[in-house]
Amino acid sequence: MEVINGDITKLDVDIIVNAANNTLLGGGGVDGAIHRASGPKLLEECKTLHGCETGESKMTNAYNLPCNKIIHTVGPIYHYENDAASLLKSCYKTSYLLAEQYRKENKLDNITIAYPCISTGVYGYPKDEACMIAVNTIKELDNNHINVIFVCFDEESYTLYKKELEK
Ligand code: AR6
Repeated sequence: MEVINGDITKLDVDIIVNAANNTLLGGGGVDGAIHRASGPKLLEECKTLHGCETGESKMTNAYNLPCNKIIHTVGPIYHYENDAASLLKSCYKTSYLLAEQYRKENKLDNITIAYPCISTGVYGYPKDEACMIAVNTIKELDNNHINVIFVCFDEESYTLYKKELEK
């Protein structure tokens, strides 16, 4: 596991994760950035998926992005969900398991997946709690074949992840 500060759309990795909404039809924040950079074919493919439940994940092609695949996951709206922590944990888990399935199907020894700080923007999840859930969930799942990069977009998140990963 490592943490970097930067724009997830620029990463040349196997898979990037998108913090999407239930429609999977685009939005603001990282979702908007991914759709803009990937191009209109992404929206066309997303329309065929018929949305996604909160905590679940679905994979698409990446089109004009440098990565190979995008996993769209839907984080909880912090003040709306009763069990936001379980749902956020489920986002990391379901996307990781989809990535592992992709790795096996393509007979790859190792892959790299990059995660944004899911739910910590528009969806209002406290950054410190979300960071702990992200790191602990990946630790529990760790299988030595998947490299995980946490991509932060602000200094506060970056510092939180640095500290959590040093533990
Ligand atoms: N690269 C990496 N991280 C980014 C980027 C980027 N290019 N742009 C923003 N972030 P948010 P949410 C960070 O709001 O809270 C959308 O409208 C951002 O600083 O994108 O899960 C969807 O359609 C923050 O740390 O996602 C949904 O409706 C993190 O990404 C809703 O927002 C997540 O912020 C989802 O809200």
